[in-house]
Amino acid sequence: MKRISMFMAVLLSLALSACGGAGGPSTTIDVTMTDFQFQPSQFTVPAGQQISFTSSNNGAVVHNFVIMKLGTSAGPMFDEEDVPNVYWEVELVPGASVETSFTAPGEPGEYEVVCRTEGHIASGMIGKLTVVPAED
Ligand SMILES: [Cu+2]
Repeated sequence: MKRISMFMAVLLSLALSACGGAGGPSTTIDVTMTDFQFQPSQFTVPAGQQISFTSSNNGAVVHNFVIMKLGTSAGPMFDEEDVPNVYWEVELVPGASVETSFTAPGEPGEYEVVCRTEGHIASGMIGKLTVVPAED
């Protein structure tokens, strides 16, 4: 029984990542933070649109979802000089959940997503926000 539910969980996560990945743009981001990953870690949103952001921190330490400005990167470690390059961010203490929103950048392109807690980029907390032209 245990083995079967494990198998179902794997299938489900595969199905979820298939939906969240290379599909069309979405005005919703739902991301789970763990020690030390964003799940999922790739997001595609339409430029300039209001994005509903839902997240929970299932880890044991503080995590952040930080969108860097276009053309900037926090590099292997987020430090003081990266602060002016932050486009938008939210911080979650362990066990916390948040429902908020932000306006997607107006310029299409690939934006780096990181967790700014010390050492977390190196541990794998990095993702990508792809902004595509809005169609209306
Ligand atoms: Cu983190």
